[in-house]
Amino acid sequence: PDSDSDSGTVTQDARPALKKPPLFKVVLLNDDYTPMEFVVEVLETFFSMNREQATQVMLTVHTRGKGVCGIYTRDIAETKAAQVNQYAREHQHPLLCEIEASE
Ligand code: TYC
Repeated sequence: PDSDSDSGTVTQDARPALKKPPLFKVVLLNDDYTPMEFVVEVLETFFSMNREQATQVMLTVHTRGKGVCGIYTRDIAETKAAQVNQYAREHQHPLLCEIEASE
């Protein structure tokens, strides 16, 4: 905590006040055309999941309409979502990845 914000005195604080950054969910949306195997590969490649975890998340998205791939700070979340969307487009799949505020 800052103990001297209006004193004009410079002091040292052993515990600098660090605020936690806002977090964002990276969400995968279901569609009727993207192959299940491609979605599993995306989750392994961009979210470091093993095959078991990736299959579980893919099936959650498939049955519930959407699912969380991971939670990150804004820049990381935006980059991951953009990478997934670019990769899906390169392979001509309609797979869509979005981010949403978390907490
Ligand atoms: N619904 C797709 C199918 O039946 C599979 C799928 C799962 C697509 C998850 C997108 O985010 C997704 N082939």
